[in-house]
Amino acid sequence: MSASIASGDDRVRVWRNAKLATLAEEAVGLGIVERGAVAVNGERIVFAGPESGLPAGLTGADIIDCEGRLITPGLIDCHTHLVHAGNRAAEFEMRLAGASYEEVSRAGGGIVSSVKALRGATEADLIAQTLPRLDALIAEGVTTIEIKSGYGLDLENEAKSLRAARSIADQRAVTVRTSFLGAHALPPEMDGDKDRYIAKVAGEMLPAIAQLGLADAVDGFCEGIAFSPDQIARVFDAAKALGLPVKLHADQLSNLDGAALAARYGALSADHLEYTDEAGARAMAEAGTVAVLLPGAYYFIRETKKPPVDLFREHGVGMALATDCNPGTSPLTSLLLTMNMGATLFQMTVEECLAGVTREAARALGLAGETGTLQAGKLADLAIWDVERPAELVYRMGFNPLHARVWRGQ
Ligand code: DI6
Ligand code: FE
Repeated sequence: MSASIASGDDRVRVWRNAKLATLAEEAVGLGIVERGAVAVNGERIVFAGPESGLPAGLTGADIIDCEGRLITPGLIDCHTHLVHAGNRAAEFEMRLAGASYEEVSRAGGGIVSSVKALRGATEADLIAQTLPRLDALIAEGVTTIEIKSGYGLDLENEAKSLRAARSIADQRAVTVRTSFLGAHALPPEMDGDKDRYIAKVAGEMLPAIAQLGLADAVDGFCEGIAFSPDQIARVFDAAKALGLPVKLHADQLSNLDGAALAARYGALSADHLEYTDEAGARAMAEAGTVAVLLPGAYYFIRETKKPPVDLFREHGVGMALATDCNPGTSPLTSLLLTMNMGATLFQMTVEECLAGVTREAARALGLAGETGTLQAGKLADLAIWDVERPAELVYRMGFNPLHARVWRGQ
C-alpha cells in the first residue's frame, strides 16, 4: 500500500474495470464512463472517472476488478412509511370487491387501522417488523432511506416510530433520514376536530420531537381525507420556527394546490402530485422543490390520473422516484420495480428513472452534497450491477442483478 493520497491510513480502495453511470449534475445524460474507476479513501470517494485518469498515487491501493460491470451511485428511497405494524391485506380484499381507497378510509379502515396496530406494538416489535422490508430494499442496492412517522398520531407513539427508524440505522449499513408526519390523519380520540389536532401537532408534538432530535424534516398529508392547506400551513410555520425543512404529500387524490403550498415554504419535495397543475409545477421550479413521484401508490389504488411529467420537464422541476412503502396504498419494497413503473406508467426515460433514485432522491432529502452521484467528495455509496446497459435496471420486472453494494466505503 503506497497510496500517497491515502493521507496516512491504509483504507484506499479502487474499483476498476467498470462502466460508470456517475449521474453527476454537469454530466451529459447518465454520465457514462466506459472504462472507469472509483477510488475511495475511508468513507469518501476521492476519484470517479476514466481509469486512465486515476491519480498516480492510487496505483498501489487495494484494487477490485469489476470485470466490466456497471457502477451506479447507491440507490436512495426518499419516501417511505417503512416503520409500520401489521398489514392491510383484508382492506386490499375489500378494494378488490369494489370499494375505493377513500371509501375504505371513511369506513374506519385505512390509515386509522394502522394507527391501532402501531399503538399496540412495542418499539422492539416495530423494529422486528421493519427490518425484513429494509433488507429487501438493501438487497437491491439501497444505501439511503427516508422513513416517516404518521401511524402513531400522539407524541408517545410518533416518538416510538421515529426512534425505531433511527435505531434500525444502527443494525444495518444504511443511512436513515426521518420525517415527522404527525399531520397524516386524524386520530380517533380527537372526535373529528381537525383544528384541535393540528394545534396539538404544531404546538406540542412537533416541538417535543424536535427537542428529542428525532426528525430531519416535517411532512404532512394535504388532502380532503386528511388536512387542508391552511391546517398544513400551521404545521409548516411551526417547522420553520424550529429550523426544520418541510415536504408534503400533495395533490395525490385531488388538486388542493398542495404543490404550490409546499413551494411557498421552500419544501425539499412535494410528493405524489397526480393532480398538480401548471401553476403548481411553476411554483416548484422557482422554489427548487423536487417532485417525488410514487408510481407504486398510483398502481396499487388504480389511479388513472398521471402526474404531469411533461410540465415538470418543461419547467425544469427535478423528478425523484420512491416506493412510498406503506401498508395501505403501496406495499412495495423494490426500487427496481419502482423504476420500471416510472417508465411504464409515467413514461419517464431510463435517465430520469435512474436519476430519480439517485441524484434527485438525494436532493429531495437535502443530501445533494453528500450522496446520489459518483463524484469526488461524496460518500462512497455504490451499487455494482451485473448488467451491460443501464436500461436493464429499469426494463426487468422482479429480477435483481445487484452484484455488490458499498455503503460509506464499507
Ligand atoms: N398517502 C399515501 O399514499 C399514504 N399516506 C399518504 O399520506 C397512505 C398511507 C396508508 O394508507 O396507510
Ligand atoms: Fe406516502
